[in-house]
Amino acid sequence: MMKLYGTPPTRALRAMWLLNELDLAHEIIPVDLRAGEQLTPEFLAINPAAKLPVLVDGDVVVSESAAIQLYLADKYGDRFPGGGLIPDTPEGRGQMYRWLFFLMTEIEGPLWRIALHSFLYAPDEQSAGEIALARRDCKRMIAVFEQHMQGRDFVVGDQLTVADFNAAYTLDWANLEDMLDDAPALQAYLTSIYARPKAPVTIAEGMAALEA
Ligand SMILES: N[C@@H](CCC(=O)N[C@@H](CS)C(=O)NCC(=O)O)C(=O)O
Repeated sequence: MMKLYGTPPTRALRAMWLLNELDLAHEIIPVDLRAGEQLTPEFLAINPAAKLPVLVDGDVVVSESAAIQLYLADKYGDRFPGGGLIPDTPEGRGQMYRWLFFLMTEIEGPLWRIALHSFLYAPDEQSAGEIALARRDCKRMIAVFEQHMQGRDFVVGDQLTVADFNAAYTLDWANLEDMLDDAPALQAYLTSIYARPKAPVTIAEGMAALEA
C-alpha cells in the first residue's frame, strides 16, 4: 500500500487531496517535526531535505508536494470521474504548469517567508521588515491570481486539474494570513473547492487537531 509521510496541517495536505479524490488506498505515517523525527537516518534516506511530505509507492519515492500531486495524477488520474486531472494537450499542460509554479513560487514563497520570520526562525533571526515585504509581494501575486480567476470555475480550462488541488491548499494558507481580503473570486473559489465531498481537512482544522 502507498505510504504518505506527513499529516495535516503540513503540505502533506496537497498530496492528501489527490489520494482522496482518486480513492487511492494509502497509509499515513506521522512524522513529528517538533520532535525532530525528520532528522532520523531512516527519514533522511527517503528525503535528504528533511521535509514533508514524502510519498512511497512501491519502489518509487517522491518528495516535494507539487511533484507528488503530479505523480499521482499522472499515474492514477484515469480513476478520476470524467478526466485525468492533467490536460490532454501541451497547451493545456503548459497552462497547468504555469499556475502550479506560480502558486508554489510566487504565492507560497512569500507565505513561507512570513512563517519563517514569524515563528520558525530563532527569535533573533526574525525580521519584521522581511514579513512586511513578503506580505506586499504575496498581495501583489494574489491580485494577479484574482484577476485570472474572474468568471472561472477552474484554474485551467473547464475541468479540474492538479493546479486546482494545489491552489486549494495554497489559498487556504493565504487566507489564514488575510491575503484574500481583497480577492472575492478567490474566496468563492476556495469555499467551493473545500465543499467537495473528498476535500481533506483545512489547515486550521489540522492545526487544531495537532494542538488538541
Ligand atoms: N517545497 C517543499 C517544502 C516542504 C516543507 O517545507 N515542509 C515542511 C512541513 S509543511 C517541513 O517539512 N518542514 C520541516 C523543516 O523545514 O525542517 C514541498 O512543497 O514539499
